[in-house]
Amino acid sequence: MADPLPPEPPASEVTPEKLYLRRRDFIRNVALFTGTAVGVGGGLYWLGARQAPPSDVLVPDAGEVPQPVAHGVGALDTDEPRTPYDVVTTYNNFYEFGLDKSDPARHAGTLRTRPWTVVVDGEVHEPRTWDIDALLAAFPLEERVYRMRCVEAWSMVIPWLGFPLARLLERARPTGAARYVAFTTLNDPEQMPGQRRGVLDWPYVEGLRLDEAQHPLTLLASGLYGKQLPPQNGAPLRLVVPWKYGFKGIKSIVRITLTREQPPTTWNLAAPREYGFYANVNPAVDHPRWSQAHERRLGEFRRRPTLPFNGYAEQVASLYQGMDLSRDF
Ligand SMILES: Nc1nc2c(c(=O)[nH]1)N[C@H]1C(S)=C(S)[C@@H](COP(=O)(O)O)O[C@H]1N2
Ligand SMILES: [Mo]
Repeated sequence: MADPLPPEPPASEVTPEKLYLRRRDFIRNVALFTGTAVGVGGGLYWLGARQAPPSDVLVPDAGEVPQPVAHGVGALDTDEPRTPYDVVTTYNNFYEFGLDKSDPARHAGTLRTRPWTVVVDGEVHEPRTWDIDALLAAFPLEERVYRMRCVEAWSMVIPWLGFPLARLLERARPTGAARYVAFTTLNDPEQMPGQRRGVLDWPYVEGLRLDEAQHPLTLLASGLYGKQLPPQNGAPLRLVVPWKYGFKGIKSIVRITLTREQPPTTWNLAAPREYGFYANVNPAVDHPRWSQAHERRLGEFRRRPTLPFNGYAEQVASLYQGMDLSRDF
């Protein structure tokens, strides 16, 4: 049976590569990047850029948070240079707060992250509505330094603070029928001005196969650089799946539902030919409108090759044995 015709992709001005190529972004980024670039080895990196963000950009002071249980470079951490805090917190995708990379840092201050609850339900023996602080107290936080590769072909290295999603799923005790995990972002147009516009179907939703969700690399993050997540990075709780394109990393989660069927996902609904359910980083499968073979690591000038599964193939390739990853992209 032939697939139905896919819907039109979203309006061209909301497509990622258009945003990425916007001239004012480009100019701002060049100005930002050249200020403190220092040559290291073959590439050019910042060394802890400390320049103040633009005055209209909010980088909130982080509150006290529990410190990670593990320090230093662990087995799952990359030792590549970390993207500076100011960059990680001012160059964001969070369409609930606007389409420009600088919009989330400027507008996400309206997000109220306390009180906050996270519902865990669906195919579990122990459904529960967690208060966010109870949730964060229940699972020891770890620091994990991961690469993050956006589908728009840029990347960062981010030290997250979080805990394996597997721990929360264990606590909920999936039933034998559970096969997928569905995630939902807060739906509140009053707090999230981008939701007053129909650029995407709100709320933002994402999903993983249960075994992907249980993989030790998969984190629920509540912080970065040892501090609470700023709202623009998805406070108070977001998903991090480092071998997948960044859009799988759903922000500001209010619900985690175990399901029998593969759940719908926002970018796949918006443009199914361009964004698959799996969204594993794959240099061999180009986006229909641009190559995925290379990426720009923020802070570097030379594009670098993109690695299969974003460099995590050793850990995760076995999850996809027998699948055709050019079809199940
Ligand atoms: N709710 C929600 N989650 C989201 C997005 C979004 O627009 N809304 N953008 C995604 C995309 S495309 C990326 S690349 C990452 C960016 O995370 P960061 O801003 O913390 O780097 O968040 C993902 N999670
Ligand atoms: Mo992204």
